[in-house]
Amino acid sequence: HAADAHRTDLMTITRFVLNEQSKYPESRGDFTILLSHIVLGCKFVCTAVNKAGLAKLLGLAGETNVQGEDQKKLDVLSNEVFIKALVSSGRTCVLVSEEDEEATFVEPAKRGKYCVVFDPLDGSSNIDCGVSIGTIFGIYMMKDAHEPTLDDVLQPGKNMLAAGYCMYGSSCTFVLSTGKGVNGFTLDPSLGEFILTHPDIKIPKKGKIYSVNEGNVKNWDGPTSKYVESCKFPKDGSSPKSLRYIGSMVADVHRTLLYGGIFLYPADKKSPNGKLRVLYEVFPMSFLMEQAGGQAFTGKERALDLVPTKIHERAPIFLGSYDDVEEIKRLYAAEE
Ligand code: AHM
Ligand code: MG
Repeated sequence: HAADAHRTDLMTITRFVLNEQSKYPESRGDFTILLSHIVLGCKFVCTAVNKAGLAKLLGLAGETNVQGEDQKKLDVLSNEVFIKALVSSGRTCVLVSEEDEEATFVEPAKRGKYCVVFDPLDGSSNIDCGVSIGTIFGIYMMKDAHEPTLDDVLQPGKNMLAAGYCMYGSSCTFVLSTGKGVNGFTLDPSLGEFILTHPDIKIPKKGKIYSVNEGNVKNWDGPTSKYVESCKFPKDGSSPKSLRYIGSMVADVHRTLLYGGIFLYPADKKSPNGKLRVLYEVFPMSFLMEQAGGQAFTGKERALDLVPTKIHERAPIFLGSYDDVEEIKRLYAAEE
């Protein structure tokens, strides 16, 4: 009986990845070990987020991050946990975190072939009010054994080997792609294990929701304004789209992935490159969208084709259901 098998034959994330990687016996151990260290970091953050109110972990740590924003204590903690877990995995060489201005180059004795780019705790404005926040990551592999440099992470998103996020919401959900579709796992707190609950996620071809910070409308460009106008006043006689905006990229993207629709963080007059960071926000989410059958576009090109020149670079992003992103691509093409 299928339902029974589900309850007794637990597909943990480790088992799933080992199965998936069995075609590449030379790398399966290393990748699985790397991933299990990322998962450990996520479990730690999940526990810390849940205990935050109780343990008085909240509040300013008196430091600012590289973008000059106030940094919450939970961000600092999460970053330290991820950096230490990744270094100790023995499988990484270059690490880029939103919280650190400089990349971390792992000392030779602990070096491996993977580069990891990540935002340890995204959506910081939502921490204090208990709204969903998340961790986002992307993984590159060094092509050959050379001395690691920044060029190893300044690669287009399409070169990523894997990407994912963990959302700390009403449940803790880990969404992963190793380039063979997208799968979602939910933390069973009593087991301390992520169990496959959302196999082979596909985003609906067209959605009924748009997600954007509309407070920036006065600074938007023509195509973005036209697109959002068309969500409210569709010309084809269809119903208007609903607006949902949490302000936590992980939560907004997660909803988009499951329900369909479009998430936008466009360029505007004040922020010509938008707000979100290419390496550890735009690329991983674009990778997942494409793997789920959706699209991701920067206003100029396919997001995963972008070649970053700086590790904390930003880019505008429009991602989600195939048909909805197609529409915004059409508007930008008409502009030229
Ligand atoms: P953060 O790194 O300071 O948390 O900012 C990133 C967040 C994203 O999670 C979210 O999509 C976006 O900022 C929301 O920005 P805004 O408040 O401008 O709408
Ligand atoms: Mg962030």
